[in-house]
Amino acid sequence: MKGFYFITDANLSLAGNRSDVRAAVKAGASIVQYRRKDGTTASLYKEAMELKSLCGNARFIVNDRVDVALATDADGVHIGRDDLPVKIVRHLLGPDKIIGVTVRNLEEAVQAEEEGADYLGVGPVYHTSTKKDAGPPSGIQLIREVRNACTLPVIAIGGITPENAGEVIKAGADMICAVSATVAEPDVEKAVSYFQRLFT
Ligand code: TZP
Ligand code: MG
Repeated sequence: MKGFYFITDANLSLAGNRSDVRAAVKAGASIVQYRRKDGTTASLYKEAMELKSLCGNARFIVNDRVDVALATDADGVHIGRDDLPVKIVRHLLGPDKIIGVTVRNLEEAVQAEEEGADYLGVGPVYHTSTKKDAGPPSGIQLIREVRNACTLPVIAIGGITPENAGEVIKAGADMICAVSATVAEPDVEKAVSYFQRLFT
């Protein structure tokens, strides 16, 4: 698991989720996460099916919603402290699907690994306005600590930009995720390509 991790954000997007996912996949993003906090289950399901069909070789992950991940036969689900416990999600999805977990400190990272997560979403590394309840920035020190203490892939998220992405990767991140620095850019493909190239 290496490369750029793309997350949709319909509120920040200039061109819409479909256009953004097409651009991210074209730019070589390794993972596409469908993240939507509003809308009916019916509309989430419909959009998830559409976006999954655009993913090509990229893995398709659904945020929060295990039911939508199951219904769309997504590659996995990404969960946090407000979602179902990792063990329950594993039971529901089975051994072959990807379960990503958001962690905000070393204790949560170690716990998520013990509980059977497949990767750790670590952050927010820097200040972010994209997720209002993300909590205080951890800095790159947490990336180093999690890298040293855990064996799971580390996905760094929160306030990542072209300017700071290099130091995040140097600190040990296997993947980086940047939301506003991609979907709110006029050329999403170019923005994702920049991050993706840092891994080649
Ligand atoms: N989880 C932790 S920070 C964050 C999420 C979904 C938002 C990251 O957005 P940005 O614009 O890259 O700071
Ligand atoms: Mg969540």
